[in-house]
Amino acid sequence: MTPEAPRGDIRTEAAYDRRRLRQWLAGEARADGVARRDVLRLAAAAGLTPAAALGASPAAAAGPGIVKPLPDEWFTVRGTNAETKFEALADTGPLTPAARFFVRNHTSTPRLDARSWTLRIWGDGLEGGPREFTLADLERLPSVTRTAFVECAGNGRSLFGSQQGRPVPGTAWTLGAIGQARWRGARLADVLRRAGLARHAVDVMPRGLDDSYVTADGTDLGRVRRPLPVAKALDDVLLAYEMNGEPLPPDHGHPVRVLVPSWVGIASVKWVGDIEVSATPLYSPWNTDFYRLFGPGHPAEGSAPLTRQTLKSAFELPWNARLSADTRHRLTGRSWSGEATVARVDVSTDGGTTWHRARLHDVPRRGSWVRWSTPWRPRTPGPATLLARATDATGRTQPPTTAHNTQGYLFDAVVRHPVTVV
Ligand SMILES: Nc1nc2c(c(=O)[nH]1)N[C@H]1C(S)=C(S)[C@@H](COP(=O)(O)O)O[C@H]1N2
Ligand SMILES: [Mo]
Repeated sequence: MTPEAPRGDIRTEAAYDRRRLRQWLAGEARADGVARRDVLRLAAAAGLTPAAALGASPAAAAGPGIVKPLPDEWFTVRGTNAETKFEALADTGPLTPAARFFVRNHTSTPRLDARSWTLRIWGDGLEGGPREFTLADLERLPSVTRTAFVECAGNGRSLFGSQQGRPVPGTAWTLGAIGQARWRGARLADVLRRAGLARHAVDVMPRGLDDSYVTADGTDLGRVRRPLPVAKALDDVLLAYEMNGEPLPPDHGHPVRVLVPSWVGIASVKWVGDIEVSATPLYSPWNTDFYRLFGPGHPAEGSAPLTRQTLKSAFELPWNARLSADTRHRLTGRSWSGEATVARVDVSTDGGTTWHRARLHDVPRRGSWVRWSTPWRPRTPGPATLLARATDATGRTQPPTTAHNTQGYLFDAVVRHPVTVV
């Protein structure tokens, strides 16, 4: 092992990212499809923040290229994406049925044939040449079953505008860009080892088979892809072929997607077609321009690439729900985090003046959500504001505001949920 080998950096990508940037500056890292100036900007102590236009989806006007039905009672369509309405989860258990699971597509859902699909593992981080795996090959490997949420890093983005007065570009999610499923698949580690992973490999970059992503200003960024440090790839990443006991549906990556528990949704590349295993560090637009925190209070070159999702809570109620006075209601919701387990949830029904502890209905696990409930008997008709505030096992509590970032990632502030008592 050379001292540069990153195998120890499982917990955070920040330290590894600094090394990756140093290597790029020394001509030892590749950034195909990423403008030189973009990596330079990352490396510079001072520089420009990325063009806001990159956050927008050009196909937004074209309507969603999503295969499954998107009934109004379950989904809000946002450009090429569909957000789950949180109230549509009220009668679901810990697992989100695929039919109600949010969809985030950079372009549109491709129709792939599982029988002819292959996964190509290639690159100079392998001992031998490229290797191909069929779905049957993956199914013959030991399988792992794991319950985990997939959540978009931009979940809650619209609240930067509606609650903090500073709107940001990008898909205007409320809190429904999350779903939780039971995923089954092969370990990426097993596949990499069988493909001849070399000791000097540093980055692993899965790439989707969906169409190339073209930004609003016409730049073709190529297919969705984002590098993972080898240490993470060997840790808990799955090549999932089942969702809630069924083959993956088309919109969620059929036949195989990457599943990176607890991390930003973009890491969980759908419709994976190839994985580059590289002896040199890699960049893609999805770990340079996107999925870092930019703006005042963040380094000029942006934060390290985002990894774990943050702490959030949501009520299973529509915005401006009408609740009758002098009736005992059971308020329900969910809290979750990719960083630590949820330890407690406090609810306020009077705009944040008084709080009481909600009852938790799941055993808290990192990378899973916890359902909770609390009774409420409102007395006075009129507007009211509900708040839910989670605290994790490290003692971290959702803050009153989230530090601004220009692309609206990782909103973790306590959400003020308006309702009307009638
Ligand atoms: N190939 C591919 N993978 C992808 C995406 C995509 O557009 N193409 N979107 C990513 C993003 S941003 C998120 S949040 C998750 C969403 O997963 P879902 O659509 O199954 O809910 O998929 C990720 N994987
Ligand atoms: Mo996302």
